[in-house]
Amino acid sequence: MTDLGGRIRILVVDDEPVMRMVAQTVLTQHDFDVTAAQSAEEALELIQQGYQPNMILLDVLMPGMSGFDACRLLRREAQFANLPIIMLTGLDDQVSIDEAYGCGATDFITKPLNIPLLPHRLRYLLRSAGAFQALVQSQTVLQRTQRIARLGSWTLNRSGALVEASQEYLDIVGQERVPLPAHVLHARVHPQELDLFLESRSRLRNGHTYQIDYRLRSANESDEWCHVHERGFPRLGPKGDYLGADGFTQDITERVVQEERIRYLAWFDQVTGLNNRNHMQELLEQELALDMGHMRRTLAFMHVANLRHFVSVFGQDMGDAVLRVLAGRITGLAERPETYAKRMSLSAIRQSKLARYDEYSFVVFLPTPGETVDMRDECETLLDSLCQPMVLEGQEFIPQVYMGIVNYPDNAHSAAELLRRAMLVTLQAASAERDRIIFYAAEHDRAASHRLALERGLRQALEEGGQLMPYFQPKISARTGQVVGAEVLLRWRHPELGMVPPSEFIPVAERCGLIFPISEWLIRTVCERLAEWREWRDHIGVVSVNMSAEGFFLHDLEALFDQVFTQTGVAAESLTVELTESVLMQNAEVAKVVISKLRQRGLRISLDDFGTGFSSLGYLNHFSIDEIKIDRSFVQHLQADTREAALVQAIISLGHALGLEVVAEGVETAAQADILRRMGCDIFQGYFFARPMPDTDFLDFCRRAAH
Ligand code: G
Ligand code: G
Ligand code: MN
Repeated sequence: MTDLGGRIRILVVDDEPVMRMVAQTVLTQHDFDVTAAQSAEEALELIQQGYQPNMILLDVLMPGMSGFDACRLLRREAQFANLPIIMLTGLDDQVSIDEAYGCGATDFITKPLNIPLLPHRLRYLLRSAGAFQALVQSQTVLQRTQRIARLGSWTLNRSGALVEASQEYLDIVGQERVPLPAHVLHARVHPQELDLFLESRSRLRNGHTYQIDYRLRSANESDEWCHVHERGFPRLGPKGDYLGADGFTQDITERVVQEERIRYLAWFDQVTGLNNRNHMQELLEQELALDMGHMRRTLAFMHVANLRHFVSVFGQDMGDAVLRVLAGRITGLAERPETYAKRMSLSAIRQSKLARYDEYSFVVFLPTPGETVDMRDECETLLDSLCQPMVLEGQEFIPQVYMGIVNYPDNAHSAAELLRRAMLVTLQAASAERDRIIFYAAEHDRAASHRLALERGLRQALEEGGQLMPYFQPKISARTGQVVGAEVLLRWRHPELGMVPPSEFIPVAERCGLIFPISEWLIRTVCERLAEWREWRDHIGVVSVNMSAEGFFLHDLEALFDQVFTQTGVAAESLTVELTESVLMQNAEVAKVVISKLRQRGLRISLDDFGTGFSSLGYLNHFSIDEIKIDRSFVQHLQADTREAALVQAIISLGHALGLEVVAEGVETAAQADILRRMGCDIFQGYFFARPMPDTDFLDFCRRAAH
């Protein structure tokens, strides 16, 4: 209304025609746009029809509705709440003036009118009404803004009482009105942050601003706290004297809660509520940075080796349930120190840190008590508790947990190194399936890096060729002494390490997925040799290749043989596949199917290392095979009339009863050969007859033996 487009519209309401005329004439001369009404009713009618005055001059005493009543009526409507309404009254008494203000009039002018002054008076009133309107508007905006930002403003007087405050501030502090004595506010501040608050307020008195976050009791007086951010600015006189202060207080509870939620998501495992890996790393780093090697600590890494399999059968939810039970067992022990570690103080256990480290692993980090050498007893207690069977939705699960332990600062100095080494030994324990607990030692790292070097070397050997070679160990007929075949044994000449024994590199190849490519290469190479040696076939016999589980189960073995036989023209009957019983037992049903497919093609199947497994004799007739190889360990101690002799005799008899050929491995002496021959063994293999040898040597060996 301050910025009026066009002329200012004034509505003059008076029952006296003279008054109307005078006002109209004078005001029109001063460029007002005047409309006159002779009664309150007529004025209201005009307004109702859409006439919008910028100001009303309203006579009080009129026949019909009085000016006061008309004013009251108009004020009831929001759109006229701030319309300047000037009462014209002849009554200059206090009662009328009070009534004029009481009914919402902006001001009043007494009659008789001072004609020359009237236009100026009205302009002045209009301007101040405009200014007032603008103020109201900006206050509304401010209030709205403060509400949206949950930001309240306030003013303190010199003595610290709160003398002005926006509605929003009052809402935040849960108060209804100012002034607020300082102690009322102090009572709402969180006790832990009261000192901070008081100190900040006293900064104002010294002329400094402040900026703090603290907690305030929630407005509903409950035990909840809201988080606020507050800034204060001193108000100083010309000489720097303290006059009071202004400030803003913002309710940031929502943000803090959200930040906490984000922090939780970022730092904690959703399934178990334990620290996650990132958080654990951070916590360890912090702790070690403070400690600088003064205090000894133990880090135990726990891997639930059989959980992956359980999850793949029963689903992720069941897996999560298992993890929660295990987490509960670990924290339960940590909370009951008497069952956990008698030697450790409660506070030491409270300092322990616990995390779910990855899908199937947990980590605990504990102080090692002063005189303790290692924490074996404590760790075993923990492990025993973890390995207890549990039943979830009717399914029993017996956790198979392996634990790797690393000591700080003896074994590692940084968080990353501690975790890495602990994981390394744990996984070594899990893959060896021997010890449940392994303490880190330097050879674990050496072993790991050696394995890594072997893995890299093997890949390279496969790619470049020339390093891997098939060696042939002849198999000799016990009856005729002729060569009846050979076992192919892989050899690897590493360019730097020299000859690497298969006992070392075969397990590595199995673990890193190279065993099948290697077997594939080997089968192809052996068949190429056999093709070259075609004319000596009768002197060479049947050659056997070893096959491990990774190669046997995970790949299309029949297809490989078909392809190689077609390409090389070698007959399937020239090849035997050696399997160990542990391969067969891994998945007996699948093994049966693969074996029968291979045998249909004419390949022979040999059961290697026979007698070393636990179930050997019992299941022999489940599989259709052609040959068994008595394990070297039986042959080694073979002398007449020993327990071994009885067992070997039993194996040979059983093999023959089932129509199998029986091979003795590791025959090193003539005496052994004699005993075995008497027992009816069909074929010998061993150093006494020949060591494994390169292909050309083997061909020579066969040719010489033939003459
Ligand atoms: O030769 P000797 O030290 O080689 O062999 C040690 C072990 O390595 C034996 O148990 C043997 O079965 C295994 N081995 C040798 N060559 C191969 C091969 O080509 N494939 C598989 N899977 N095992 C082999
Ligand atoms: O696949 P299998 O585990 O059967 O491999 C036979 C293993 O036995 C190979 O490591 C081979 O070098 C080894 N070997 C072969 N003949 C003899 C022997 O007469 N004495 C000993 N000690 N080892 C042998
Ligand atoms: Mn073998």
